[in-house]
Amino acid sequence: MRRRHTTTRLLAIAALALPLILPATPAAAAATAPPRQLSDVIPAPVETRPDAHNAFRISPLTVIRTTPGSAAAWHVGRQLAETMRPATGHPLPVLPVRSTPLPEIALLIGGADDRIGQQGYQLDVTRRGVTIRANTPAGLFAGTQTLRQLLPAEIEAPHRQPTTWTVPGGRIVDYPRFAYRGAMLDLARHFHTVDEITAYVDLLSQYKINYLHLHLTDDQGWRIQVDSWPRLTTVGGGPGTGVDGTGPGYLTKADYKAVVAYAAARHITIIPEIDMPGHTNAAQSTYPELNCDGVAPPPRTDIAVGYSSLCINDELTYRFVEDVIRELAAITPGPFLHIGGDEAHATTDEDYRTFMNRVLPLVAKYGKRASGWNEIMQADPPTDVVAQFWGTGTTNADLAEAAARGNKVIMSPANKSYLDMKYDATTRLGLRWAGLIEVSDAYGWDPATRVTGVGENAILGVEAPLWSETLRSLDDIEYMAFPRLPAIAELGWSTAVSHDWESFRTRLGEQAPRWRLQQVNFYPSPQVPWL
Ligand code: TNX
Repeated sequence: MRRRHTTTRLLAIAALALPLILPATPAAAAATAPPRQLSDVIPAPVETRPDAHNAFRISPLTVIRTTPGSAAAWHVGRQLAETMRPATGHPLPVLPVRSTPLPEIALLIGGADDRIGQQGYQLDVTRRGVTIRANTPAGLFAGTQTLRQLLPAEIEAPHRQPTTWTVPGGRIVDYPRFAYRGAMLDLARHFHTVDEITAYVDLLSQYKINYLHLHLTDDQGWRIQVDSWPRLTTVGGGPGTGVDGTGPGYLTKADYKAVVAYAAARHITIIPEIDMPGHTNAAQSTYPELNCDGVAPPPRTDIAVGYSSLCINDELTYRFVEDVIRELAAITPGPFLHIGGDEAHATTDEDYRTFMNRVLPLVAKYGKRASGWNEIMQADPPTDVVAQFWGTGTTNADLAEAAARGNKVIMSPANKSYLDMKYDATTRLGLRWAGLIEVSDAYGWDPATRVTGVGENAILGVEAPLWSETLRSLDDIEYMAFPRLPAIAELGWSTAVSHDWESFRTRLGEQAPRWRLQQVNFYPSPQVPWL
């Protein structure tokens, strides 16, 4: 739920919604935008078969029916009801029963097209109702996000006049190209609160993103509670930390668990990152014993990189790292733990390998699968370790060798998928070291042909990182993520053959009325025909 409706904003929404509230007829709603079609969805569905004679009208009698005995399906149904009730004004009861005589939106486990797998769904619309079938609750949830986009944008408006809306008839069979579709948020350079993170989760889940990577520690701040090293947060994440000293704060373990649970309810898995052996000044300025010379360096609030390193040949370093990994693994239900490993310019190559060969087994010891930035492949890690590519080029020998050995790769090329790069030279926020990234640049690449020797089979998926050197508020986050995040989401979900800029920019333009009603502060790129 978005939690930042101010009075002015509510008035603004009311003004937008007013023409719909007054004569609240389907005709009035239809007058504001062309009727939705099955293919008007981001990410583009794999297969759509429209049937113009079989549209479904949502009415005051419509019920949401879920597979009997599946609490998870019922939960997805309840979330759908909560999304649709405010705007439709209909009761939409959620009934875990075998059948009803009423017009229904049915959410059913099983019975779908074989191709949908563990994350896909099949959506059928007839005059009698909408049926979403999936093999898992995650698949059902993905189907409900598609249904949400098939309804008029006004579904996102908080007005309460009962309204009858039409869902276009036909069938969608849909499933992802890649199992992993991620976003990353940097809490270290400027801290972001639980409310801001969960608001971002809401937006991500609409575009079938299923992982949120949290960059929890860096030179400028430490943002996660660790009981065995308590000053990491109170000092390392305390007042005066963050870029320019303007980003203090940290997640308690209770906060972190709340974020994990909120995301899980939206079928998003949290991946925590502790960046090491570089990017560690916040820890080392807090605890002098983490430095080889035993002297704490001053805290840093600038945006330089590559100057810090843990003390590689000191046993205390590994006690520290093990304590952090143990405590973090214990509150992380997801499979991955990200150990950073980028830009360790103050660590020698030999020390880097020594460090990774000590730390990777610790991640496994606490039941997690390690991931790291692509430099981690220099340590020839076991093949279950995942590399996150963040380069700007199209060759990387270490990565290609790792892919040949069997390591999986997450693609986050900085000049394509970095949401913190400026859109153009006039963008107020963001950096530009990897270039300017307009919407067509973010969309215009193929994960499976980006890096030589790292093909489709080596790729776990894609991720859109958002670094926070210049970003403080949720408005800032949204401005950089929208509309590029949906572009990366489509690269991760939709088939390579469906990749089409003209189609994408048209569908993107149709999202704008939704974002306005959701108060998403998006960048109105001149490349997109905004509705
Ligand atoms: C490089 S990308 C970094 C981060 C910065 C980012 C800013 C990567 C693995 N390291 O430390 O925040 O650039 O765009």
